[in-house]
Amino acid sequence: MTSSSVFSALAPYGWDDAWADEFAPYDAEGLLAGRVVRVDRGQCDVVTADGLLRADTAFVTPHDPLRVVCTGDWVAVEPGGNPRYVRTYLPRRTAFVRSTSSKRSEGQILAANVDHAIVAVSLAVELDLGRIERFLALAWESGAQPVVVLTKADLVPDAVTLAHLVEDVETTAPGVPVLTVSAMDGDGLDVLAAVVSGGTSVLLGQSGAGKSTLANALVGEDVMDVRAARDVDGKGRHTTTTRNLLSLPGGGVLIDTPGLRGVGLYDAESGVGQVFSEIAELAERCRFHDCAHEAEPGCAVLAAVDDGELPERRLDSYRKLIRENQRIVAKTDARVRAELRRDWKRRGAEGKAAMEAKRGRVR
Ligand SMILES: Nc1nc2c(ncn2[C@@H]2O[C@H](COP(=O)(O)OP(=O)(O)OP(=O)(O)O)[C@@H](O)[C@H]2O)c(=O)[nH]1
Ligand SMILES: [Mg+2]
Ligand SMILES: [Zn+2]
Repeated sequence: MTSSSVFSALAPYGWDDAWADEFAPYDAEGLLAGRVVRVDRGQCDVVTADGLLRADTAFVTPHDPLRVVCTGDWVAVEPGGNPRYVRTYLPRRTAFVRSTSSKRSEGQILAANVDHAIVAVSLAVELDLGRIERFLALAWESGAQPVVVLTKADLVPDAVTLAHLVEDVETTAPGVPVLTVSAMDGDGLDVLAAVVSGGTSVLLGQSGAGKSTLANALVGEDVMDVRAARDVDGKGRHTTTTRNLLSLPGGGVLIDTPGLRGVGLYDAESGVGQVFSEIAELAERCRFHDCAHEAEPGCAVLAAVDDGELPERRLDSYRKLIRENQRIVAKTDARVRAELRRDWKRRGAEGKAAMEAKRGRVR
């Protein structure tokens, strides 16, 4: 396999010179480069220059949920073997991580190497601005550029109502483009198509938000199952059950994900700061450098709430997310330390296993 044929096969999936450089040592070992398009119980589908391959991920540090192979990862796959193993994944440029439950503070990686994190929000149900802020905090934290897509615009009765809804979301999302689309009548799809035509985008949001419907519209055929949500609060059955990476005909790569009931923060302090950037700006004008914006004299944040310039809901939401994040971080530190110790032991064992596998199975 020449490097130019690898390039032409994988470029539609986002392969570039920097990935090729990163992969060079594995190439020298005879491993295949590929991108993970789906992960399913210890197995993953990897698109390579040899086509779509199934590979086992057991080799890649299975104990740390943040270090498991995930959709969007670039991996080095063994050229043969039964099962065929993923040897490792290349260092991630970005990673979208949430905590699975606020009690256990365990991180779960949802997508890797994503440039645009598209938060799909249905206009068919009442807007939950707090939930949007939460998604955006994780999106900023991931290193990707967040975009909010308000779906099912055809269900909003009139243009004035639609404009108000968009405005509410815009004030909630400084620095974030807010698009409205209707997959039903095609409105706004061209703008979304332009956004996703470069780099890798991930569709995130609640079940029934219309993510897979958008994926199908962007791909131009029905590659993902779409089903009517059984109830409006997203607690019904999830139609999409795995994260799927798709190459788009107009350029760009799209990852469709199963609906998320909740997204807990996971070490997202800077992400939270970016979601509430106007509060940080106001805080620069507080009299005290370490103002907590609770009851301090000369607090510019509280003054802005009094003036109606800053919605009180925003300040409450900011405080809530900051506190939640602090709780998660406090719990994580001890756990992460314990994990790092385990890591050292594991790495030794894995090195040995890799050597044995190479001797026994490959070629
Ligand atoms: N009226 C209207 N309905 C839509 C639109 N887009 C999607 N829907 C409907 O919304 C329902 C859910 O759509 P899906 O695309 O399956 O939602 P999803 O976000 O992928 O859901 P999960 O896979 O469960 O996370 C389906 O019945 C769609 O037909 C739209 O633009 N307008
Ligand atoms: Mg879906
Ligand atoms: Zn203040």
